[in-house]
Amino acid sequence: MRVSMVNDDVLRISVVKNGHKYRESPAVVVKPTVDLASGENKIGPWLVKVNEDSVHVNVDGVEVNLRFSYSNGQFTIRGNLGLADIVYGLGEKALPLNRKRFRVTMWNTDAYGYRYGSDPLYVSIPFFIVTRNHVSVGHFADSTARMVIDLGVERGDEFTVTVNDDQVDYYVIRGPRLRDVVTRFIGITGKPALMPKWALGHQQSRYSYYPQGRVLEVAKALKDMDLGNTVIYLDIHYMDGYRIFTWNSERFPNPRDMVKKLHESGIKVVTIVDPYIKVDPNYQVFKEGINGNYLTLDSDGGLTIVQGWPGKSALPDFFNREARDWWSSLIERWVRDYGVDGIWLDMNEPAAFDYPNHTVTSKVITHRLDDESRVPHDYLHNAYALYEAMATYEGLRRTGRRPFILSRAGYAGIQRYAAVWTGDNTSNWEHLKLQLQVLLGLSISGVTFIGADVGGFAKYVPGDGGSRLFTLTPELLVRWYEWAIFFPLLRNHADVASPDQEPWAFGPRALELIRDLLRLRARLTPYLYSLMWISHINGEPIVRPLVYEFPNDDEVMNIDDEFMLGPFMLVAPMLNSGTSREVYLPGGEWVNLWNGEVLKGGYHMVDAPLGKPPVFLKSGSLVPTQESEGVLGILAVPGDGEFTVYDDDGESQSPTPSTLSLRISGDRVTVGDWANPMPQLPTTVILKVYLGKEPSKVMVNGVEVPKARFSAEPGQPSWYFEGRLINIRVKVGSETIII
Ligand code: MIG
Repeated sequence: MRVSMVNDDVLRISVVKNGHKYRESPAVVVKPTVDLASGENKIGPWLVKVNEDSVHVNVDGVEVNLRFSYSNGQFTIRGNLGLADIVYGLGEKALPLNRKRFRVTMWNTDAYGYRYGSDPLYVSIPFFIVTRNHVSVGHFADSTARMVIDLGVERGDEFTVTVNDDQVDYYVIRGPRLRDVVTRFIGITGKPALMPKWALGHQQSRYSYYPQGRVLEVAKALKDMDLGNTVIYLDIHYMDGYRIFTWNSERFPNPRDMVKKLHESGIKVVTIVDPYIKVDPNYQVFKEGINGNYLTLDSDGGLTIVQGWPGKSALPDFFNREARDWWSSLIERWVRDYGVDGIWLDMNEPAAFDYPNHTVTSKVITHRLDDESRVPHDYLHNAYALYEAMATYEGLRRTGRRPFILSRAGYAGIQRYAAVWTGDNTSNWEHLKLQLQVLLGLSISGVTFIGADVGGFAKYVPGDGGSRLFTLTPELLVRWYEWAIFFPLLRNHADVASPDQEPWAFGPRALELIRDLLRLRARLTPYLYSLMWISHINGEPIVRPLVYEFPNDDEVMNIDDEFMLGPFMLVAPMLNSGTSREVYLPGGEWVNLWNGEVLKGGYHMVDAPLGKPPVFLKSGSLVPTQESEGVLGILAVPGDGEFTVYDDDGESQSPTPSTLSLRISGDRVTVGDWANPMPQLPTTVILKVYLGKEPSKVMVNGVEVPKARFSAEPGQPSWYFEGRLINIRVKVGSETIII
């Protein structure tokens, strides 16, 4: 056992079985700095007592007692759990936000048609947060092997982590606030990737759009129906016999031309890429894989063969640097040759049809590490997708683009490379609520660019004693968009045998409601993009459970049917059929986005007609919006608040962002000047401030400005009042006082 400080806020306890050769973790981007001696160590806020097989920690007044043991190929870590402790985190789990009294398994699994309580799912993040009297401490058991985490099921006063591995790096991450733990976890597992701006557009997918003419037809419909910026996905039917990096020439006789046409109408193209390499001696990719020794082998040296979409398939050995480099070159060639914009990584648990639960498990399959040692798959399983994403990211980077990768599976750290979606969910009301719980867990476990298939993927799923059929209704689809528009990844996707579920598939009324929601989404792009930058820089989630923002409010500890978009916007979606719901608002005052009504903290029944999810803005809100070409809007609520708007060209790889600082203090709004400006940034700002009544005057930079409707020409500052909103036109670099 080796105990060290990684930095001032993170402690690492590394346990390695005697004689075992330690493997470096792909999750962690930092190295330990100071080793601690056995006995008592006092370092800053930490008191750490190191014994032979236990470590006692006192940090921020919280006692954490950890005991380590090893037997039969497993490490077990036991820790104390208090009566009133709450547990958050664990990444992608079909469980409530508070994960105490659940036992979960970490084993990336193809979980088609999963339901509440199904476990495990596609992504494994063995990180959890224990919150005691509003003070949070994080735990991260870093091992890519199978792991079971029991949070008070076996014993009420204990959690246990059982790892089928000969090594585990156990991290204790200090708070004291939940947000401190979350951002520090990202500090050790790496910053979320910067996504291209187009990734915030409305993304349209299905399994699958083909042939080529059909893709163009869908693209035209998206434009004609004015559904905003779009990304179209090509699912597995575009390939020639499911050979990755090929096109089916009958269905797609001219892919370059198709991609060009899509680009001309402002639509980006993302193609699916599975890990299956068809075993076919005439297939170029297979030949390269064999010749380069880039493929996974069994322990007897023979090629590992699994059943995938192309039938018999080999698997790239992403654990090896040379294999990753080869994969990067495949991705680079694919993207350069056809101009596709992003890569969708599916089946990367890895899944295979000839294994139990459609998921590879084996002690016989081995992977080649960089030092040429061979390690059985079962020790590395949960990292397969992470290494694949790493290599894919590098391939995209080489093309000069800002990478966009959407991955189904992942391990801690996946956020450095990819966005994640929650896999094969189902088109029913159960999932409308469940998806939110799954996403909130992911969001506070480091993975910030996330979303769920809007409208639900599966229709026909295994049920109790048979198969169950679900029908998507217009109401459910609209309700789904109502909260999905507030998530960074907004993708409508459906199963192969499902009826159509594009925004227009349910008639004119649903289309109109969805279009309005998508317009709201488009207006919020500057806020979302700034939040994406903030997540990239500071590791803050984009979408946050209420407890993240209000850690001292006992009412919010278990709330997972409401969420915050950034620091200001509270969304309380309709999760069942109806037209109103109860909403909890944490202390202070909130403004209803739709009608400007002010509500005090507490429980309220709130109207939610179809198309209008309850959304509230906190006092002191400053939400940047896209008003019209070249005009930045700021939706504001009097109070005290600050926000920084981030912008860049949306696609270059490591830009220095242009930033604009905003501040509100009472009825005084300060808009700074753009720092590090790039060309074409908006200089006109329309402040939209929610006020109870019309003010008597408005001063901008010390001068009273006239009350007047805005003319088309951006001219002098002026203001008008309408429906509880004062609209004030100013320039950047101004201070506005409303009297
Ligand atoms: O066995 O590529 O989760 O989004 O449409 C199904 C076909 C394989 C699973 C993905 C889903 C995708 C589908 N894939």
